[in-house]
Amino acid sequence: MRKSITRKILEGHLVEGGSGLEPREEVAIKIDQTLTQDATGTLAYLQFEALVALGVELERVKTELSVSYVDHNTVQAGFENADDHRYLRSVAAKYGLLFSKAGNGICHQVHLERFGKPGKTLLGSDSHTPTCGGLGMFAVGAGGLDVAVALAGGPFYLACPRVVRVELSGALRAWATAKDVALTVLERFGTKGNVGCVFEYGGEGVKTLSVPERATVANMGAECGVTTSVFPSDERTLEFLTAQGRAADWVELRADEGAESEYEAVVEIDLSEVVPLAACPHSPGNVKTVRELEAEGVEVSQVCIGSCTNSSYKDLTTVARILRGRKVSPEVELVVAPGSRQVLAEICRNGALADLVSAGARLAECSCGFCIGNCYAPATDAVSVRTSNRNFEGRSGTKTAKVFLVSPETAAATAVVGKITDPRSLDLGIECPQVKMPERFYTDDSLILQPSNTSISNAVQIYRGPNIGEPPTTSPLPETLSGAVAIKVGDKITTDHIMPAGSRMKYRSNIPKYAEFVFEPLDSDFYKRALGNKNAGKHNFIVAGESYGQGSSREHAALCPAFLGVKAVLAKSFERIHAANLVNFGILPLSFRSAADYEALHEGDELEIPSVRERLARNEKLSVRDCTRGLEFEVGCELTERQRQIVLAGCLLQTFL
Ligand code: MIC
Ligand code: SF4
Repeated sequence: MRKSITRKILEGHLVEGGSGLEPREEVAIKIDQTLTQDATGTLAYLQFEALVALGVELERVKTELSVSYVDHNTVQAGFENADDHRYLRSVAAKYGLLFSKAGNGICHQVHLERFGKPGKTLLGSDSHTPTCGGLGMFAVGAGGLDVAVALAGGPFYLACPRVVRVELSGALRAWATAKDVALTVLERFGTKGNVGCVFEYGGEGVKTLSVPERATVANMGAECGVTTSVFPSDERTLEFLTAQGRAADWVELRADEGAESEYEAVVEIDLSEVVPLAACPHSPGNVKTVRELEAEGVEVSQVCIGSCTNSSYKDLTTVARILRGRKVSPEVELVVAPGSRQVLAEICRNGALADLVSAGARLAECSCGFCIGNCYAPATDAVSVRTSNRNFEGRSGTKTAKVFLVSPETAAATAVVGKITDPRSLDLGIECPQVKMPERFYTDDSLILQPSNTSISNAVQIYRGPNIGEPPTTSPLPETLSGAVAIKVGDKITTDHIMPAGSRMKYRSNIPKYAEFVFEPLDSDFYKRALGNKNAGKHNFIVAGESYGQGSSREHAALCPAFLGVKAVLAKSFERIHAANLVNFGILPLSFRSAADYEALHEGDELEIPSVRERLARNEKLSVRDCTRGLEFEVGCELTERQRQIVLAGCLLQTFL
């Protein structure tokens, strides 16, 4: 049988499920590596500790390699972040994980540089984990609880993906970049309707892209909602790993010739036709050409370059070359955040940093920083042009800001001119910079701490500052659900809407406190209303449109609503990671059979799902009664047997009892 890359990796890791790897059937795969970051990591490790407390035999994590990164909450405005970092460090030391300290870089960039291996599986508690697909890994984002289970040696369950082959031909022209390829993909596929899909890249054009460029493309597959994106591992991969001093980690990985029957569809992208693009407010799928925006004369007050999408050596050196001998427009604040300490060290050595500083850039830490809105929030109504991957309303930290997502090249041109500018229009006097990658990157892993050796790990004390809460307990599914529609929302509700990050993120380790901000960006009264219902003994229901739960993997977007008594979400459709998180915390994801049923429901309506426990246990149809309006309708509940058991138990952890 001729096989796709996806099949090759999945077959080699299959633990449960049909060996036919039929799309949509549930399969379980062995996880070789995990990564967590601090904003999702504390909860992941609290749940890992809960597994240990439940008697799961665990002295060390069972994966080949697990890394705990600190990159999101590095601001330390108050004790909370630092306390979380100490907790994470002590857990890593005790249980055998590597610990990447604050300042070492963004998890996806560092993992690509130092740890990713072609052909391996990686599970990360961050939705951009697929970045390592650029190296030929099967790299998937998930909630922290799924990562905790993988750390304990459990498999990861997923719907076997449908594979779409993205055939790349030609080569990028001057000023067109990997980011523009990622935006082309978003333009073609959109941000919804791609759940359960893998984008597998192939074709002659692949070899024209370096690993960091492939990583940029794989990174933004997350915005399409795919399970992951994967590139072949070829001579360019070997070149990258060799430059990282890791040639021994290379294996070749390609789809077999003639594996066409493996693909649900083949989509071609001619790289030579790709032009500079921008995602306009407030969705990564809202793509226009930079030329069009240039013609509109969009004035810009902030440009931010960095994030896990575009903070590589090549990205920042290119920006520096464009800015060399120039000044940032007086109207613009330019922020540059290198993706890792390796990138920072390299741009110190090659002079790029001096060019950035001379041009007037503000240098930010090697961390997520501006991307997650906990610093560098733009001014009211300001236009901010960024190289990151998400521009959801309010995510920048400023509700009224308008964020455009572009390539580093477009960002640099824009910073100089002060208006959104196609870099091809810039009278540079030089050709488009051709940045050669170092033959050998500067490597210094001294901010990556090794765990204690096994003989002393028992003595390691876990540090728990006052910011570290207990993972809350959830209750089993009751016989009947009855309560009120606590909120009705529209399409494409992101986890940033449900559980805002930014300045609220420091409460990630404290569920009762963080729960106060559920749906804050949409309705600041939600918390009081939901808590009121809960205290009155009612369940809460959420009613939503298409693609509910886009974006982040944060399981808080399920756990905090669960804490407030939410027991079911009724939506037109769900995004993959969020749907899995809902199930993991005992919330039923129910889908509307008809748009009319969605229309009929209103906030405050009293709902009932009679005999829900019994029906779910027997896998029988569920119907919802709207007692306020005297309606009754059937809803879809596409859960596997395993997932039904989790919802019945109230939480995945309970199924380990
Ligand atoms: C994001 O980009 O939204 C985040 C912050 O990295 C999240 C993780 C989180 O919420 O902590 C993600 O992408 O999963
Ligand atoms: Fe960090 Fe932004 Fe990447 Fe999320 S998208 S991991 S916040 S850099």
